[in-house]
Amino acid sequence: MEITLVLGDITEQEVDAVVNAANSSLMGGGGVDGAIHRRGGPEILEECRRLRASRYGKGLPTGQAVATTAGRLPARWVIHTVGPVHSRSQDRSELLASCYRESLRVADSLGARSVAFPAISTGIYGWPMDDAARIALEAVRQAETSVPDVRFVLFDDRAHATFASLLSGGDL
Ligand code: AR6
Repeated sequence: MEITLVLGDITEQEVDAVVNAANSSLMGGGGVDGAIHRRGGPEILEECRRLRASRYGKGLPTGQAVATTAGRLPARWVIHTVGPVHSRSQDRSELLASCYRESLRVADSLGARSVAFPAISTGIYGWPMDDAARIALEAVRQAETSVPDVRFVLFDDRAHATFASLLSGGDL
């Protein structure tokens, strides 16, 4: 597997699957979720509604992942996953790692060859970037997956620099 870093907008990635930092309602929100639904159009939300009605009546649990169409995005699928809200009193890193593993498992089941991830939980869900980046890179490196091309799409220079330093073996 090759891991690459991109500075930019995840909705512009030409990949098989784009991962959405969703919430368990699957009904949209801000950040990456807002951008994906805005650019991808209403087809994505329609499929999310059907998933809520069929498999996820109580919502998609934190750490799990599910795929829908990518609508008008230049991708084939959106894989929605729910990151944990950061907590100072509880270690929720296993749930964050699970988002990456489960997204790659769904990508495998679809036959996706390229997957773009945002830095899950590092926006509205409040996770410190260095900690989240460490968990993300370790989870992806250790995942049992046949996806050959994994891309992290970072929204600003600081996030990109944090991932770059860790990817090249730095301690930060
Ligand atoms: N492309 C790439 N990265 C982005 C983009 C983009 N277009 N927009 C924001 N980021 P967030 P979370 C970065 O808040 O913390 C939603 O309301 C952003 O700078 O999107 O998992 C959902 O519905 C940050 O580093 O996701 C949930 O309720 C990272 O992506 C909640 O937010 C993740 O930020 C999920 O919060």
